[in-house]
Amino acid sequence: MLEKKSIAICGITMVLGMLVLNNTANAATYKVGDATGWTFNVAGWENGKNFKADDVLVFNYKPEYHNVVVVDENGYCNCTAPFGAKVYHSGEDQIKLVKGQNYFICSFPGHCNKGLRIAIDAA
Ligand SMILES: [Cu+2]
Repeated sequence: MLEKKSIAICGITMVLGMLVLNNTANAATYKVGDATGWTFNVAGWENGKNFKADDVLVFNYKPEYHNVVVVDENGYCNCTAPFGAKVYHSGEDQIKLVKGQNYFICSFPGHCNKGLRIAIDAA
């Protein structure tokens, strides 16, 4: 009797585990800017792509020249990084998209205004 119950619980865990795996398998990974990477005039690269929550963006760049800052809409539009904004600077950052709007800029002076920003709406 006890043994049967354990098997049933194990079965449920397996199904849940498979659902989680399946979800991960559906997440896509994107290299921002493709071969050019995270650099000037990357803005627009995101257009026409169907991003989903949990998709991963890979930002490749030289950390001496750029960084990646997670900002809000205002930060994106005005090229400003709000105080306390999350800054990535490894040169090979992997950032998972959240559902809804995701905004990223480079906060080096003038870079965002030279098209180093993207805005993504993840389903
Ligand atoms: Cu930059």
